[in-house]
Amino acid sequence: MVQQTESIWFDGKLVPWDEAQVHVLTHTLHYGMGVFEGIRSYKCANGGSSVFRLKEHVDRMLGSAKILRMEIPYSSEQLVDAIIETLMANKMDEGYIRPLSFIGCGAMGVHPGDNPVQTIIATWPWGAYLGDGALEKGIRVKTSSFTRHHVNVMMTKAKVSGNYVNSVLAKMEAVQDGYDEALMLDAQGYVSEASGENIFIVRGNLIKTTPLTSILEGLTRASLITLARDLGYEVVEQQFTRDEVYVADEAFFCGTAAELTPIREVDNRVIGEGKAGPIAIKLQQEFFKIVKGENLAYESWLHRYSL
Ligand code: PPE
Repeated sequence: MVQQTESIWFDGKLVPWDEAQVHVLTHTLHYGMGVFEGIRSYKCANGGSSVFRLKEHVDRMLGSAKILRMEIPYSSEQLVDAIIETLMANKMDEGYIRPLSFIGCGAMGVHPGDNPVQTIIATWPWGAYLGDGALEKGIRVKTSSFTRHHVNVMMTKAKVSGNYVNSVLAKMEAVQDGYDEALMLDAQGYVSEASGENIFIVRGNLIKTTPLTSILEGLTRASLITLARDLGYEVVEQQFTRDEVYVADEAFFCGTAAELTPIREVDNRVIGEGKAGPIAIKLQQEFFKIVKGENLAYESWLHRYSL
């Protein structure tokens, strides 16, 4: 169960958690046309808190809406302010932030007509997304029987609610089969991403991640590419196959919720030594220092606030 907080920001106002409700004929409930974000805030070692890459997340959400031709009636600055207002109202010095814009009631039928575009911002505490011990020990992964979206079937650069039916199917299958997460292949058969994460592999000193073609442009992925290069590693964005993952020295997933989660097994093949690899550990440590405000070189990625 999600851990309740006090208030949810709903179309410009904070309302009590239980009162943040919609009608059953809300268009998005039927047709999946909604855009959302997942953002994390962290308590900083030196006091206060910071939201990681807040403006970039808000801008990605506005980009998702543009792709869907949904008109969100708020500017980037207004959404940033509303997110901070919600965190403050909920007295959250760290946690997960979920803005969502959706098409409300009015016309039914596939065409959304001029139904209003509504926006909510919820926040709640969220621990290790892929389970206890996942960040330290790594997880077991299975290649999904479900193909990731084709770029002209769904809009893969947009974080669209409806896109996640594919993720939910893959995730349920993986969990039912006793794995922690699903690895998804694109329509050509190359590795794409997981149900809610991007993927990296390491072979020797080379770090590889999939090109942006059919995946969500993950902000954690982008941050880790920059961080790894700053640490002196060579990083390439290049297609690879599932069997290249099998013979990788290391593999890991990344995302806002999953942070940097090492992969210790794929399709019953042990990856590397079957535990978090040295490069994954190094990047994870440095990543946590950055998000917790301990590495001032990356201060521009943080939006600081204090309760
Ligand atoms: N791919 C997908 C499909 C995805 O959903 C996410 C985030 C990413 C990549 C990584 O993106 P970024 O967070 O910008 O690094 N998934 C969000 C949803 C999780 C959920 O269960 O809901 C997240 O991590 O917040």
